Amino acid sequence: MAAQPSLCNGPPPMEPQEKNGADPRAPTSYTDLTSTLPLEEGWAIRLRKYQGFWFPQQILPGSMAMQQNFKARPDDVFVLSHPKSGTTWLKALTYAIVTRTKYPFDRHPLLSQNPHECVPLMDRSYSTGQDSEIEAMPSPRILNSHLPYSLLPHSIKSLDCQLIYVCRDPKDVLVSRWFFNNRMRSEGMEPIPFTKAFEMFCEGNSPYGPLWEHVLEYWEESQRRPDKVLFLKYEEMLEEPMRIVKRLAQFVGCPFTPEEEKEGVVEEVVKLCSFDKMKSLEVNISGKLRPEFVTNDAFFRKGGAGDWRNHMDPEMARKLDRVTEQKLEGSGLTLNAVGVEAAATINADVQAQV
Ligand code: PAP
Repeated sequence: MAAQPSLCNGPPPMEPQEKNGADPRAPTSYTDLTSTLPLEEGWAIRLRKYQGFWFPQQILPGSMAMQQNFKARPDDVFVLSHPKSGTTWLKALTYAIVTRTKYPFDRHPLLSQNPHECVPLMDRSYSTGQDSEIEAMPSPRILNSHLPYSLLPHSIKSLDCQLIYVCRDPKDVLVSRWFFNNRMRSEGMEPIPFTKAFEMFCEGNSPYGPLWEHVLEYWEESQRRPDKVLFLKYEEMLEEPMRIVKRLAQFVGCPFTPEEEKEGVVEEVVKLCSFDKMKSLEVNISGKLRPEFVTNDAFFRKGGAGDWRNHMDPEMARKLDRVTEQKLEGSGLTLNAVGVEAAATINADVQAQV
């Protein structure tokens, strides 16, 4: 009998992506529908509100097509997040874990490819008519989406696929989004003031927002099905990267063997995916995911927790914390856990570990 493909053997390599063409097509039947939805024009990209969440207008038709047409496979693993919460890092870690026996760490694909190339964002593939690439990926696949849980394609839920979700202190998500937004501006567009971004974010009018509803949907699902939905916090990844890497490996069915642990393979994964390592790679300095897009350094800005301190006055921080507390009340989840002092310690620890 032929051996079943296992994620522990590493997902087969993806076909190289076509980089020299502009986004070829958006699915037109959904584009008409999108243009009738509520519009938010305050960010560098236009947003449309669909089923309670604000989607980038360019991506939404693809997300709708994906919702209708995507066929999951039982051994698919999904990396899920509200943007700017640690997606790039989580993709790198998951990919490094499942490919650890396939590639030596000094010749690993993550040294020459951005994590977004190793683990594709399905939403974008569908929005550019390149969904056949996703279909063509051999099993087992690691795929990424920013869709909220309520909008995930039905087959992902009915097949009980493994879902890994990462969230982050909303204050740092906002700061990260603001910087990224200003990098994405088209020529001649003024950067948006932080205060404006703050107001829109608190109102929930931000890409894939409201953030709290996005996080809560996955949190609740992780409480219902803990063996199928792994819920992670960016700050705990910073604090205890080794523990999280071991947890991730176990969750996707490729636990580290005692020999691997003794040989320092967990440390190797943490090191390969560390912020400083990733940020220093040529592909992540000057590379681009698409010709018309920002250079990959935009995904590796500062890293760490607590940068909100440099952009928000205490009153703004308190206001955003209050919104978060109110939204999460009764859920058992907290997102404001990292105070300034703790953030400084965490960052120092991370530097020491890598
Ligand atoms: P995306 O949704 O556009 O993919 P995402 O990766 O979720 O973005 O978030 C980007 C943040 O993760 C950036 O945070 P900052 O703006 O506060 O600096 C980025 O620096 C951080 N980040 C990226 N890679 C890593 C990593 N390897 N370790 C820690 N943080 C990382």
